Formats: sequence, structure tokens, C-alpha cells
Amino acid sequence: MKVYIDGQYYDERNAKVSVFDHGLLYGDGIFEGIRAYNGRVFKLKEHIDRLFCSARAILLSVPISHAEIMRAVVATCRRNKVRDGYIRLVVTRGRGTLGLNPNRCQEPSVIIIADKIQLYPAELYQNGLEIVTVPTTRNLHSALNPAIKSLNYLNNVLAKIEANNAGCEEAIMLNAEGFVAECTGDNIFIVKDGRLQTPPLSAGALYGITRQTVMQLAQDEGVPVSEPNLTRYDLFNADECFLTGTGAEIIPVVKIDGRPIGSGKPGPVTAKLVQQYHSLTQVSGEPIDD
Ligand code: PXG
Repeated sequence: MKVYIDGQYYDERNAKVSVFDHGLLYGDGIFEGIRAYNGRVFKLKEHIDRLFCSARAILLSVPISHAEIMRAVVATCRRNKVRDGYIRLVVTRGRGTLGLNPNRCQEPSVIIIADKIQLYPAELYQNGLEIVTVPTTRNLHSALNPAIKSLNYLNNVLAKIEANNAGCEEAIMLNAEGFVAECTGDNIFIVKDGRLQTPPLSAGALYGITRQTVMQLAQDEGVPVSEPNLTRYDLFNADECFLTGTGAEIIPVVKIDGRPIGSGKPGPVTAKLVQQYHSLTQVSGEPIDD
């Protein structure tokens, strides 16, 4: 595998960053997780738009343009013969000194890894996930805004550990007010009386690209979509529940905190959206081959 770092390709074992990079020392940087399907990079422009928003929020000046990053992502896929896979794009603050002042850092680094995707077991898509609410709450907007896809993911990692300790793959994170925010690497949706609902971004959800895509697909199907504040009570009393994310795509949830959701099996609205989403991924995106 060849890894892109600052305009050059390095063999996997030589793809290295400095121990003085503030991405490592302080989690000072940003990232995106992107998928390629059927020879196309799915929603690439949307991912790069979000990357630049994250950069602006942390006063990081990305050393190459939006168009150049798009080209570099596609080129890295081509170079690695990745037609269906996972792309990790990282921009770090760069090499600095042992002090957290970012002004001491030289140039931000851009890293692109194009690899195979590790999927959840197929069985979970068929039968649905069981998830739990965990004690670690989502970061406050006023502390570290959850909209920033930063390299500082400890908030999510802690919640993931708590989910794993409870024997689950994913965790529901509440915000400091007790409303549902999202999961550790996925957004959450419920279906109630034929309507689709997902927490508002103000509740502490990431501006998920899969979230946005699914909301659009539902609207196209004539399913009403809204973004109210949701409590655990709303989740427990939903007809259906599912999670969305670039990695997970759309995965049904059948049990939350020990309560079966709806019929206790993946529901029909979820199944329809899964089908629509898969069709879309096969035909849209930035082509990898010339
Ligand atoms: N919330 C959080 C906190 C995320 O990190 C999502 C929601 C879903 O957003 P998208 O834009 O992907 O629909 C994410 C995305 C990984 C990995 O390697 C994580 C994500 C995406 C891809 C891979 O764990 N998180």
C-alpha cells in the first residue's frame, strides 16, 4: 500500500509522521472517513467541504486547495487500485515543539490512506444491533464542538469502551442536558408513526454525511423528516431505530438498554432506506479511473 503524505507517496512501512507532530502530541488536527464504491468516491465533495469547515473552526490552514485534495484522494485510490474501500484523510497541525502553542508548528500535514473496509458482521445488518446508553456524555459545544471532526476522539473512545464493557458494539451518547446526541461513530434515527426523526445538530450530533443522504432519500420517498430533541423515552417507544455512518452505512437497532424496539426486528422503513442507499452508492461519486 502507498500512503500519501504532503504530495508524496510512501510505502506503508515508511509512511511516518514526526513524534513532534501536534496531531500526535495534542490531538491537534482533523480527519474524514470516506468510502469508495464501484470505482467511485462517494460524496467526496461533501467530505472535503466538512474537512474545510473543521479546519476553519480550529484555525488550521489546509496547505492545499479543496480541488487539490479532491484530486489527491482520487489519485491515492487509483494508485492503490482501491475501487471499493475506505479512505482516511487526516490533516495534522504539523511538527512543532513540546508546548501546545500551535504557532510553533511549521506546516500542517495532509495524509491520505486508501485501504480495504472492515465491515460490521453481515449478521448484524440482518438481525439488528443491541445498543446501550453510556455514562460519558457528548462534549459540550462550548468546550469542543461535536461538529468538528477533530483528532481528539477520546470522548467517543470512552463511550465506545463503555459500550464494549456492556457487550455492545455501539453506544448512545446523551448531551449534558440529557437529550440524545448520537453514537460514537454514527448518527441515530427513529421511525415513529411513519415519520423519520433524528436529533438536531444543536443536540451534539456530527453533521453526518450519511445522515444528510438518508434524510434526503426519506423525503424523496414521501416520508416526513424532522429533527426534534429526543429523549431515551422517545427511543424506547419508537417503531424502528437505525444508525447511519460512512463505515456502518445504515444499520438497524433492535434493542436499547434492554428494551426491544418496535417488533424487536429490523423494520420496513429501515429496509427501504437501506435498499435506496445501496443503489445510490453504486452509481454516484467521483470516478477513480481515468
Ligand atoms: N458521528 C460521529 C461522532 C462520527 O465520527 C458519524 C457520526 C457519521 O458521519 P458520516 O459523515 O460518516 O455519515 C461519524 C463518522 C471510523 C469511522 O473509522 C468513523 C466515522 C466514519 C467513518 C469511519 O471509525 N465517523
